Amino acid sequence: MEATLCELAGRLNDWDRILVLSHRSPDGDTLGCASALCRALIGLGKQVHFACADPVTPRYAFLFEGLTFPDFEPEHVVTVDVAAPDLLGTLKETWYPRVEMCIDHHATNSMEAPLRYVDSHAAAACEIIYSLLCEMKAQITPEIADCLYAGVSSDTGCFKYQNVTPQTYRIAANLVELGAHGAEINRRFFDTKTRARVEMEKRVYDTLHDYFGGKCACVSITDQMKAEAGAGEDDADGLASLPRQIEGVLVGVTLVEKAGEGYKISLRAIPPVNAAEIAAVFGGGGHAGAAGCKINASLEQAEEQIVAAVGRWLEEHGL
Ligand SMILES: [Mn+2]
Repeated sequence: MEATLCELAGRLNDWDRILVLSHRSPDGDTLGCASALCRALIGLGKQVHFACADPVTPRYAFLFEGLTFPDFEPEHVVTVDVAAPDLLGTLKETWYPRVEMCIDHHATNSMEAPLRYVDSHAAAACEIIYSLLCEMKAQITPEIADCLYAGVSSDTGCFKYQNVTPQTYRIAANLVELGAHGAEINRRFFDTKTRARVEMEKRVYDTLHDYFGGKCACVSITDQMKAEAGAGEDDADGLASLPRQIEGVLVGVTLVEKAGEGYKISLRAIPPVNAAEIAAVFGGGGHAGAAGCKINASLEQAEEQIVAAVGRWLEEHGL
């Protein structure tokens, strides 16, 4: 049984001593939701607390600036942007049985809670929190507007993905009107790279090989490169999108060394190429646009095998 936004608003306005939970490996959306909701509830004079199985990374720390949480025994538990119980991580055992309200935008949501509100048309859960705060007649301060804008911007890749709707822009416009620092948040999330990241990119471009007249581009990432660049996992994140950015490339291939297990292959494709079908040759899978598989071989052999599979797919489809 799904709740209405009006029901959620009514409960939250009545409740006190509320614990808000984000999903593990937290992103801008789940943290933006949690911070915005906590700030709004505090504004309404309530005691609130926030918890997440993993720490808030420096990238998102600004969302929680100035927030302090008192110690108390929660009476009500709310999850935001959490699509499945396991995504509560180490908090699942203690808190999942007590989740009373679940607010999310994943069509696959499998959380059980007395009050569930899942809107899969929302590009970000922060869109739902915005509508909820309006329904609650809670004051949306510039700080809250920043948190919500950050969530919407993160989950839409800076308003670039297919999930963006007219409503996404309307909400973003309202948030900017309420004082959100749109340009600054977008620069922080999408136009800022760590030095280690730049060092990684330099090295990754050096490994670039073109195949099939430039329709396939292949790069590789080794542990040695990561060590030389001083890069952590965060700094290597998303590098798989680089080869597909090259004009004319239909399939971008990234080989990432996995100590002792050969290479993890990330495939990024542009229609009509189906990356999942190519990955399936090696027992992998994913979506048409992004897929992955593993090949346990040396770098040279792994590259040769995946490129051969790409070549066969292109040939079979007359490309
Ligand atoms: Mn989300």
